[in-house]
Parts: sequence; structure tokens; C-alpha cells
Amino acid sequence: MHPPQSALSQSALIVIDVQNDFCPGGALAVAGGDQIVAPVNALMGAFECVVLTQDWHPADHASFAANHPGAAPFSLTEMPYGPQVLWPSHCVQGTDGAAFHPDLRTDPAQMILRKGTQPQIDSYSAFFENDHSTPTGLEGYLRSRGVSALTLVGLATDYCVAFSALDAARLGFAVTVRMDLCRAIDLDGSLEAMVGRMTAAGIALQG
Ligand code: VGL
Ligand code: ZN
Repeated sequence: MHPPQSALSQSALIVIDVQNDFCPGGALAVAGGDQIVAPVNALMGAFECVVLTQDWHPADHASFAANHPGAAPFSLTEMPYGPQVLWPSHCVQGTDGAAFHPDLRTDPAQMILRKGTQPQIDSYSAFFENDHSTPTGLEGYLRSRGVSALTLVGLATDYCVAFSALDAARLGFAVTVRMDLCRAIDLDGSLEAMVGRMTAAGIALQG
């Protein structure tokens, strides 16, 4: 099956993790995270395809400091797939913290992708888990829809947005990140580092 001619070169808006726990008052609050909600809502109408992602962890998730006795939140550990930041417990499946920000429009979304559901592996990217090889299925969804260009917005710039953007570029999508519609955690220079990696990968950083 090939996509119909009219569907070729569609563009998709990928809205990353606009969830309560990443907004002020949440368990892993990103400064100004709530400020992007209204402009992201306004942007949805400009895209043929809108995808929302949700960080969606089981309570025993290995990325939570609380599941590593003695480990402090925001410290680093080694996982089989490489270094991993140990986060405060966040976006636990079914909790209010894992819900979308209440003002985020969800009706225009044709797909909602949940990631980070396996206890032993984190998933910053919407395309692959943090082993960089286990796919989420989003690539196949977008390709079968005839999507070739992506605009990414959401939380957090330097983690889930950046890792999603880098994977998307590696997969051959034309990628734009609307920096004005993202907010960063900025842990130990992570924002500057990820901006450098995204630029080097040919990702267009706008706003
Ligand atoms: C995220 C840290 C842990 C994100 C998710 O959405 O950027 N960051 N889990
Ligand atoms: Zn997470």
C-alpha cells in the first residue's frame, strides 16, 4: 500500500509531553512549561497530522531515583544502554501528573503515543527507547501516513524534544523544532549541548 498522492509530503506536528508533571507544580516541573500550551493549541490547525506524546511510566520505573536506594534525584547512574539521569518520580501511569495539561487541546490529535512504559528502560525519544534501537512504532505510523516533515514542540527542550528531533533527523524526516514553543530542564549545560547536537544534525531551530 502506498499513501495516496494527495497525502505525500504531509507535515506533522509532534507535541511532546505537555503533561502536568512537567508544568509548574508538577513532580519534574519545567520552568514556564505551561506558557507553551495556548500557542501550541493555536498551531494545531496548521497541520494535517497532529501527534501527542505522553511520558507514561510504571511506578517501579528504573529512571526514578526513588527506585535506587540512596540515590539523589538528578544524579547519574549507568544502565545497560548507557548513562541515565535518575529523575524524581514523574508521569506515573494513570496519575494526575501523567495527564495532559488541562488546557491542552487533545481533540485535534489523531494519535497519542505513550512511551517509557517498560520498567527497565527509559524513553526520551518518541521514536526509540533509550537503547536507541527499540522502536515505539511512531516512524511507521508517520511514514504510512505519507508524512515527511515534522515540527516538534513541547517539554522538555533538552530531553524528550531533543532526543525525538535527533532520531527523526536520523530517520530522514525534515525536522523543525519551534524553540519558542519548548521549555528546558537545563541540567548541567544540557540545553546548550543538545542545541549543538540538533544544529549539527541539520535540524532547523526556529523561534
Ligand atoms: C522527560 C526527563 C524524564 C521529558 C521525560 O519529557 O523531557 N525528561 N522523562
Ligand atoms: Zn520520564
